[in-house]
Amino acid sequence: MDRSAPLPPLDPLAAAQTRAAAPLPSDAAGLQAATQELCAWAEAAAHAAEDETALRAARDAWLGRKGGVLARLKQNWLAAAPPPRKRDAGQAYNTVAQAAESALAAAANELAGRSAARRLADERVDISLPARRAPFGPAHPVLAILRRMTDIFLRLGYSVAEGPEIETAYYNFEALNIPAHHPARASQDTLYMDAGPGAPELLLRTHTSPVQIRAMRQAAPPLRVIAPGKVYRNDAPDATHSPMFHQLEGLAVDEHITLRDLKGALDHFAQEMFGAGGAGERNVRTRFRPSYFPFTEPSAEMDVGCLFCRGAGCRACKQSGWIEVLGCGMVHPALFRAVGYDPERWTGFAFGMGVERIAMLAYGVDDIQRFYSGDLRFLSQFPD
Ligand code: 2NL
Repeated sequence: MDRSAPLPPLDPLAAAQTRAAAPLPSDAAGLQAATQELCAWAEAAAHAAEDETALRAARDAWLGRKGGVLARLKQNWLAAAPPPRKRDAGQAYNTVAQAAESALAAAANELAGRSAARRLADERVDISLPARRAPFGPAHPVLAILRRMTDIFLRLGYSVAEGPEIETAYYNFEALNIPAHHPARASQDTLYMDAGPGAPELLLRTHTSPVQIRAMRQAAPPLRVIAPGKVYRNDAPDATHSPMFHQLEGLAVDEHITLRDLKGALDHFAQEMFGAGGAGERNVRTRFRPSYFPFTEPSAEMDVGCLFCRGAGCRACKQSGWIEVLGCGMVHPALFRAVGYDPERWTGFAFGMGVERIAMLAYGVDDIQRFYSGDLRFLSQFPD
């Protein structure tokens, strides 16, 4: 090894610029050595570029039209070469130019690949992480109770019927034996819609009975249906009233239906709804008191033994020991005539109850307005 040779320069660019500023080496061997060195420095400069900015600087330094290493070589080697050496000088220049261009292009490729790989690594999404699930809320307590009520009657063979919340006065009143000017209308006669001249009178239904009138008109007896849904009244909101609430009505029509069938079905409902024991156990007391509804005759109200004091007397039952849960009765023959059923052959019973009222009793809620508050501190107490 030639120990007198200078150490390789630390800065390949500075070395290349110095070499390019020097004149064409005087012989073929010198030219070949200089060419090889320049090629090596071009590769070293391209390789040393760590990022896009450094690479652009290296490109400018090597390929720049003014002052670039190649531009100087062109000037100092090619242009300055005497005619007999033009050919060698040209070949040497081309070798260095090609080496520089391909080294810089390779470095650019490599950098692009590295930045793509870095982005892939940075933007990696771990799809094996469990998802953050949106909480799936339980049913609103009124809906939860409505479902429990519905299930009890489904098990008894009833079907669910639904109908419009905007009803004609005919279905809401007349077909139910409540003619115009009947006193029963006064408490319900409200929330009318102007349907235009000549159009039938429309109103928000005040009970779900019209759904059952429609069911009777659509099907021949025998029939067992329940009609759950929203109803509307002209009531000022207070602890027990709301201008909108939910009702579940029911209707059974067949030959030979009697008041005993009504009492059996509704007592069974009370056991299932409020009873503490298992199926078939009878631990809720019920009683039927005479009442009046235009669409039933006779009519009654069913009470259950107070769920809060077990009959001893408390604020909830106003010291009576009993709590009213529903109204019921034997279907009035006028209704059968209105839907085209023969009242001499068919008899039936019907009942109606407020879902919120049942929910208040089942859950011990003392103010119906809480159900409509949307307050999660209240609503999330019902896991149903
Ligand atoms: C109550 C009382 C009741 C009915 C509703 C009814 C329906 C038809 C025929 C006969 Cl289609 N009756 N429904 C009968 C008795 C009472 O509701 O206090 N509801 C909240």
